[in-house]
Amino acid sequence: MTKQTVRQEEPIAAIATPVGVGALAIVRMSGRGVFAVADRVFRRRGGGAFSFAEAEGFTAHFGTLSDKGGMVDEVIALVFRAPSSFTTEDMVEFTCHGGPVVVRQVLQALLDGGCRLAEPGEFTRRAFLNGRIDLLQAEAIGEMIHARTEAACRTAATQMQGALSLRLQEMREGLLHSCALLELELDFSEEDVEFQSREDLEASVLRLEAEISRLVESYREGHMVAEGVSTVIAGRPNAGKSTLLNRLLGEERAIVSHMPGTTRDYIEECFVHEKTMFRLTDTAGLRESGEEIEHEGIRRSYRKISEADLILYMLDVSGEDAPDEARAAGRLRREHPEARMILVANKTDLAPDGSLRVAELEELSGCPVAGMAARSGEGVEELKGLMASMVEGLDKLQEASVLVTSLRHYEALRNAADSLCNARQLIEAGEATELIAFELRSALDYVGEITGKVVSEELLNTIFSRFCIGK
Ligand SMILES: Nc1nc2c(ncn2[C@@H]2O[C@H](COP(=O)(O)OP(=O)(O)OP(=O)(O)O)[C@@H](O)[C@H]2O)c(=O)[nH]1
Ligand SMILES: [Mg+2]
Repeated sequence: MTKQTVRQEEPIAAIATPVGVGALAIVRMSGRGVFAVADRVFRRRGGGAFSFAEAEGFTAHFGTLSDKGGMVDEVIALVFRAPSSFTTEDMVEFTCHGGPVVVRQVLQALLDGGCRLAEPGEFTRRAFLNGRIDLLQAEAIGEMIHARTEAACRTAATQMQGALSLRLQEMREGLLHSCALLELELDFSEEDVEFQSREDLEASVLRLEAEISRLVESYREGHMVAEGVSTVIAGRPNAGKSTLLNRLLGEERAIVSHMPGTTRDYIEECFVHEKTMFRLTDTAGLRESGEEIEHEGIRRSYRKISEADLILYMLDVSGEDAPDEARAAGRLRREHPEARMILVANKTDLAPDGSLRVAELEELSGCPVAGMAARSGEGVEELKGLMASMVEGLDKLQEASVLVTSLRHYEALRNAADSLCNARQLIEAGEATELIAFELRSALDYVGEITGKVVSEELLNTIFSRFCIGK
């Protein structure tokens, strides 16, 4: 790409580092005319003629930055020339001192100099629109910034490097090839020719379907790595669920009281144990009665349970109905075979024969049991260990593993797999070429949605609005 071919949009500027006090901060700008803006505000130390338009890319220059009121700070200016920059446009980054007032003044000087304030994710959006990265890579940057565990960070890094993009690109090429041959057949429809034998076509569709299904399946692990293991604390009112949530978080987050039905709406918080992130949800206690609001809370509890990766089913081990509760837990587990479950036998301090009951409860529920006294914190560390062991391996994912981590990608892949399955059935049934071509085209579009080959303005807005300003 030569300099002339890069389309440069209006100049934008933003603070790229977090708000607050730090040693240094970065204010960046990108777009048409940013070198002129930089010339207006920056004087190179040692004087002499210097202009950004003449400076080479990847060079750093020390000097002062001024606004109308005079000098603001001593800064380093980094020059990136199109197309060799993050956005592929001309860019200048100023590294200044990291006080909030200094940083704001530097930004204001650039805005006064002719830049517009960037929107959230606008730098990355330009990198995508200018073809430097695809949509998957752009999203990976966002995931990396928000990653809370090493594994999440590593998976995002792999995606940023383009591992998944490459796989999808290969699939697209395979599909395009088959579509092209089918469309050629349609052009020659009078003559009844087959440019690719139906057996070959079926085999290649089957191969693609298998590969896409593998990616679809990786989402179970992938989303647990990226977003945390969705962990729901469920059980009857007063079992001690909110007490456990507070224990796991190490803070008094949820209201605890002896009144059954204290928690009405669910409460969500994250905590990281060793290298695994858990997204904990405390729910309203499950029971039949209760008034309207509690009833709605219970409905939400069931919804959360159905979405969980891990269910901590809590019961009061001192209560007479503990065996019934253990059976109820077993039923819940069978209703949600996808989720893992731990039976938390709480209030062992009130049950003199607590240890004896653990074995019995295990038998009745068919789940591993963690005995505990949530109020005093006894058994909480053991529970954390058990939770980690139930999702073992998540923290050890290798750099090379290509995982689907986002719901958007997962849904597009599932749709693509469905279209391929339809195509295969049509081929098997000896159906018309048009119908097969239609299904393959839609599979192609679904795969293209992921990397951004087929994309709507609305989707881009949703994706980039989640970024910070300055990224
Ligand atoms: N003795 C004893 N009491 C406990 C223990 N854990 C919790 N409790 C008490 O049990 C009562 C209910 O605790 P919560 O944590 O509010 O129970 P919950 O399951 O969230 O109840 P709901 O929100 O009503 O569904 C409170 O009075 C707690 O102090 C425990 O290990 N031992
Ligand atoms: Mg509660």
